[in-house]
Amino acid sequence: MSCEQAPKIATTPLVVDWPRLLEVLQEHQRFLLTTHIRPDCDAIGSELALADVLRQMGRQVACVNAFSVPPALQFLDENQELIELRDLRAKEEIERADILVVLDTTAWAQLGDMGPVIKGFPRKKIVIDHHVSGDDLGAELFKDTQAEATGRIIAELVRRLGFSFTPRLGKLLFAAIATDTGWFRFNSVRAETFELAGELTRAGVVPDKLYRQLFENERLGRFRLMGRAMARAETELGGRIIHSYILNTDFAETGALSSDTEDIINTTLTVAGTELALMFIEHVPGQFKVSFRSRCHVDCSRLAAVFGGGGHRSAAGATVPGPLEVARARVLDAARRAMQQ
Ligand SMILES: [Mn+2]
Repeated sequence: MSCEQAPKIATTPLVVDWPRLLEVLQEHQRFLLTTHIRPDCDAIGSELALADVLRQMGRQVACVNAFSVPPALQFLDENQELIELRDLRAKEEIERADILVVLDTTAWAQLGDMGPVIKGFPRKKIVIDHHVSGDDLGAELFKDTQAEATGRIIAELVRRLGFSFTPRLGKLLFAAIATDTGWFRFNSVRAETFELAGELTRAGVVPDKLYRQLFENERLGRFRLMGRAMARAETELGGRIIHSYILNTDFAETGALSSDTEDIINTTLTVAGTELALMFIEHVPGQFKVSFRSRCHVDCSRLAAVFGGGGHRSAAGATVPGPLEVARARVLDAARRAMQQ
C-alpha cells in the first residue's frame, strides 16, 4: 500500500539484487502475481506493469488478488486482467504457476485471503516491494526501501531488460509513482523521480489527464466522509498533533467505501503548525486502524510498533482495539511522549 505496513524495523536501506532478480525471472515460466488488499495505483499499476513485462519476456502470467478492482482504478485494468481469488479461474492459475510474486507489500495483514494461498504455495515465492517493514512470507525478497513506489522497481526492470516504455507501461508506472509520492510531494521524491516521470511522459502519459482521472473523480460518498473527518479534527500540544476519526457507521451514512479513507490523513497535515497526524478508522466494528504521519522528528514506524504495527519513518499504521475513547487515549499518550522526546 501507499506507505503503511507491519512490524520489524530494518535500519539500513535495502537494495534490489538485480542479477539475482533477473536470474529468477529467467528461470521460471508461469508467473502468478498478487498484491495487497485495499489496492492503490502502486499495487495495481506495478502488478499490471510487471505482467506486461513478463509477457514481453515470453512468460505466462496470471494476476490473482483477494480484492475486486475499485471503480476509480478500473481505468488501469482496461483489459480486465486482474482475477479475483474467488473466481473459478483463480484456482487453476494458482495450481499451474511455478512462481508466485507478491508486489508492494510484505505483510500478511495486507494480503487478505491471499495469505493462506501464499502460505500453502509449494513452489518459488518472491516479494518485490519498497516497504521497510514486513513479515516472513517464506519468499526471496527484492526490496528497494528508497524507491518512491514499487512501480519504480518495475520501471528499473524495464530499463535493465532494455525494453522501452510503451504508452500503457507509462500510464501504469506513472500512476504508481505519482500517487505513492502524493503527486510528487512526499520526501521520497528525488531528482530521479522527475527524470523517470519525464521519461514516462515522453512515452505518452498525459499527466493532467491522469491527475483528473485520479483526483478529480471523487465519489460523493468519499467527499462526505472527508467532510466528517475534517469536522472532527482536534489538536494537541498547541496544534502540533492533529487527530480525527471515522466510525464504522460513517461508511453507510455517507455512502463511502472502506477504500475511500485512503489519503484523508494527509489532508489533515495541511493545517498550519501540524507536525504529527493520527487518524483512527473503524474499518471493522470495534477495531481501529490507526494511521500515523510525521513531518517532524517522530518516527512513525516506532510509534506504530508500540501497537504491533509498522511502516516507514514518515508514515505507518497499526490496529488498536476500540472503543474510540480507549484507543485514542492510548495512542495519543504514546504520540505525546514521542513528540516530547
Ligand atoms: Mn507502494
